[in-house]
Amino acid sequence: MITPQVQRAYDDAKEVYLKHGINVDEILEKLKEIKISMHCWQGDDVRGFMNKDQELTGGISVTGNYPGAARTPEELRQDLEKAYSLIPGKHKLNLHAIYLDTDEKVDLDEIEPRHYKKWVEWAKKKGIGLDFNPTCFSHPKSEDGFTLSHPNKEIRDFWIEHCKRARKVGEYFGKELGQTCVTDIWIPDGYKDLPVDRLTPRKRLEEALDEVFSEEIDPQYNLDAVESKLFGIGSESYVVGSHEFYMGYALTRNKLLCLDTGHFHPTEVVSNKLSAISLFNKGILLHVSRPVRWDSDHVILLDDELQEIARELVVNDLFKKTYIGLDFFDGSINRVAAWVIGMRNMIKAILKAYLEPIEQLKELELKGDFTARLALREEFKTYPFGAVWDYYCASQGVPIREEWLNEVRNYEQEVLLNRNKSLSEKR
Ligand code: RNT
Ligand code: ZN
Repeated sequence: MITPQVQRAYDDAKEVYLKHGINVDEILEKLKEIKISMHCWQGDDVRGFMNKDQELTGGISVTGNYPGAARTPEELRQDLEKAYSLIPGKHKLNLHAIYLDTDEKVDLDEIEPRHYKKWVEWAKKKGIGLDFNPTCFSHPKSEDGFTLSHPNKEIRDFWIEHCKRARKVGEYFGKELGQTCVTDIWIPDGYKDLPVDRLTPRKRLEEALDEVFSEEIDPQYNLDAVESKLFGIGSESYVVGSHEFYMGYALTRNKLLCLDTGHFHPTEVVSNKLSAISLFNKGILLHVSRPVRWDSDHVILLDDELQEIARELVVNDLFKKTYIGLDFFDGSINRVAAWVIGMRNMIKAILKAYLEPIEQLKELELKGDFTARLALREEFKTYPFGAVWDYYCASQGVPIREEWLNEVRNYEQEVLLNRNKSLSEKR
């Protein structure tokens, strides 16, 4: 609901921005169209529903044991619905293969679109788009740290088959939902200690990927992305799918390049890569995350780098070429809240970027007036962005400011805390 106070603050803010030629109403129309892919795996600490006893592997890790993690697809959907109801706009859901919803016992090399049918039905009902990921980790066949680049052909073939099938699931999502699905391949392959041969695993990966992508799929339905990484737990010295590897691969094979903000050196930033890559690449998939000292996947903040990424997208109008997904997993706080905080921050960052006097700043830069460029940017940090954000939330029918937290607290009491009782106890 738009209260008189929210409306008044918005009207005042509009005037302030208009002095710099910024049309706030128009910006909110644009903002509504921007979809963020919310990652399902924050809801259950990347466990999935394929094999209950399987531990999380692949050199990624979730810490914390906050109560209430979803244990079934139904519970996860319930949590997702709660989260979406507190986030302005219409968005997407990013599913991993291990989140299949079926009574059948299927292995990763057996997945088919029908195993995800319930997700599609739900997404249709909610008007949400779906993205997808093959799960090349948390499986006995990835236990020694290698998947698509495995030296053993049989194991390699298992993962190739899995990734091929994942693309078919992506195609199915795209067809059914009328929104292109982005299917992202990330593999953990690498060595703990210094390898002798860095080249051969990369050759194997190149060949395996070519095999995975050998079937043409209509890009209207499915787009493929490949995700690089610098290091993981247990692959500290060498990762087969490094940035240079995938940059070359994506460019030569016309694939999307996935840039995860936690997959680079600590002072290296993704924001500075977007413009350069956009010149040559088919497109970019973002995995927006927050590394704290390492690829720790903390919930994203409205921090300088997030704002810089949003600025790059806005100033260079990269939205047509960029797919935005979130990728963090924090098990130490309420998981629904984690989604809401991250999603709201991503949207806030984009809105804040739109509310900067871009044309004026570009002119100043061109003239060489770096004093004014700096001064204006800094002053705009305290412009009434909050009033516009509040109005946007209210106009989208979601709570303003921290009001959403009460709803999460109630949900925790009524739903999440009951989950600590075992499933059988409840039946
Ligand atoms: C791992 C990658 C990858 C995963 C998800 C779960 O470092 O970032 O994207 O987080 O596939
Ligand atoms: Zn990622």
